Amino acid sequence: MAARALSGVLAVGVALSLGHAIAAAVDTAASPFLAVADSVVDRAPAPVREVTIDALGTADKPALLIGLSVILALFGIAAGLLERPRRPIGSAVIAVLGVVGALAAVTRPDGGPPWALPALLGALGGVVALRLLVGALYRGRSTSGSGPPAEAAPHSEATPSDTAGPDRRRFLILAGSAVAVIAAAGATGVRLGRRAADVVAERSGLRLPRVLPRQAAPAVPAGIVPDAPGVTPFLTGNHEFYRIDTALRVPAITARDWRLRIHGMVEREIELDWDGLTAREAQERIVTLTCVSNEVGGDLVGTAAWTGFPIADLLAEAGPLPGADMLLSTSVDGWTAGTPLEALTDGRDALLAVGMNGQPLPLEHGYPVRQVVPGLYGYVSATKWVIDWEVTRFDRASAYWTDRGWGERGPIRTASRIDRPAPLAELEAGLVVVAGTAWAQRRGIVRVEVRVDDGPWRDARLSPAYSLDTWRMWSFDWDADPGLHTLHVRTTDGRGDVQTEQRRPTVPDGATGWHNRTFRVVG
Ligand SMILES: Nc1nc2c(c(=O)[nH]1)N[C@H]1C(S)=C(S)[C@@H](COP(=O)(O)O)O[C@H]1N2
Ligand SMILES: [Mo]
Repeated sequence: MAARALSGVLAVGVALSLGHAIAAAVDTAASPFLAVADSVVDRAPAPVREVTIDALGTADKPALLIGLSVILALFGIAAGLLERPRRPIGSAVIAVLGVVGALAAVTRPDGGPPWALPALLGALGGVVALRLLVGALYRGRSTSGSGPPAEAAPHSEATPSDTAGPDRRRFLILAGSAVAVIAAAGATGVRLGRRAADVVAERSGLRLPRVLPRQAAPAVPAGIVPDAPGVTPFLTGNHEFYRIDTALRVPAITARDWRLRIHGMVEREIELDWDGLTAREAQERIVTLTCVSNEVGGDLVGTAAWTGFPIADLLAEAGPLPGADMLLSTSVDGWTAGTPLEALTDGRDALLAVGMNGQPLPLEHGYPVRQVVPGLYGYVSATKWVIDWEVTRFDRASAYWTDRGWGERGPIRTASRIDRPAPLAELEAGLVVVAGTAWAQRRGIVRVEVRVDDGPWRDARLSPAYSLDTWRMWSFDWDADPGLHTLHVRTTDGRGDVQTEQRRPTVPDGATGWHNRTFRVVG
């Protein structure tokens, strides 16, 4: 009886610790245990939450975790007592727990289908453990033995003389193994979780290098955004900034451990650490970043004030050799980008950045160090968590996305976007302020035009330009008649090139075409 209960508790322990360790390799919050706890917190009716927080003070989360552990241990005991070699009810109990954990993880705010894996794989491990343990308890037992129910060995040919009860040795070995699995998996989970926690802690205490006044970003002029509610802000908040990368789990690297090796076709190899990098004179520059996967009208674009160090100066220290034309940069998780050396050395504000809008880089935006290169899509230039620079040649090296069919050089295409009113908004007839953004990094925006239905193109009002490398806001006063109307926008870049109407997909070098929105206007 006790051995069976213990089997169940061990099996649940195996399931939880495996789930936790697997989750830590993806996202700590996908741990079935933590996801269930978080869901309980979120779903508890407000009064219950307040009462428990009142009663338990700041201990409410540990209390919840302990309570959850007790409940799970009880489920484990039940699973152990119910399990029979030929009637796996206990296994079913563990499977159901796994499904509950998976559902809790998948429905977390930032969860998704992959978050079900830790709970499901953990439950699978738990079921295997339970089957083995209970199997050992019933091994060689005869119907005449005491304790185990008859269905355990109905087909046993054993006679009382050749049965010696449960296989104690096997059970003890299995139980010991289960404890070892729990310890190892639990330790892995804790270690991975702690590394992420280390980075979070370091970041919250990190001091960004000071930016001297002469290196500050030029001031943002008044009126940089149109005066209307709901317009896109000029600077994108760190939390609002789009995020694109291939990392399942945000790489966790501390500034303390960070190194950048500069090698390849250079006169001198260099290795930089955080102190070496930040001892240099820092700059702040405002740059609009864009993703090649941005669809016409999409939001994979954002503008931030980046604190960092000119990439050109760092490259000059290493001394690129004649013939080199590419910087192959690699992140700590092995992702690569190949950037034309020319774009890094032609005087534009290409930075090795450590700060974003006055904060250390957020973890998901490349903490502690990333690249920002105006005018090039992120996939060829904006390596986050960057740790390696190889100076090389385009005819010798290729990078992550170019290996997958995307263009080699990745210059950003001219684009414009209607941001307000919202899509399919119901509007009142009369004056409607339409507003949006346009960008053509390195070339700048000199004109934006709007067309209502099949009417003529009319000039929108341009807000002040900040620089060639930032988006430019515009607005358009529309005297709207009742009915269904479609508005198109197009822009002209600083070279005089009008944005093309031709629709092209994002692959291989960025979408093209005019953005439009349709509105219903009521009289
Ligand atoms: N290490 C790493 N850096 C990366 C990527 C990546 O997958 N891994 N994606 C790139 C792409 S495609 C873009 S568009 C930008 C996006 O930067 P953000 O997530 O800070 O907006 O990061 C670039 N840097
Ligand atoms: Mo991208």
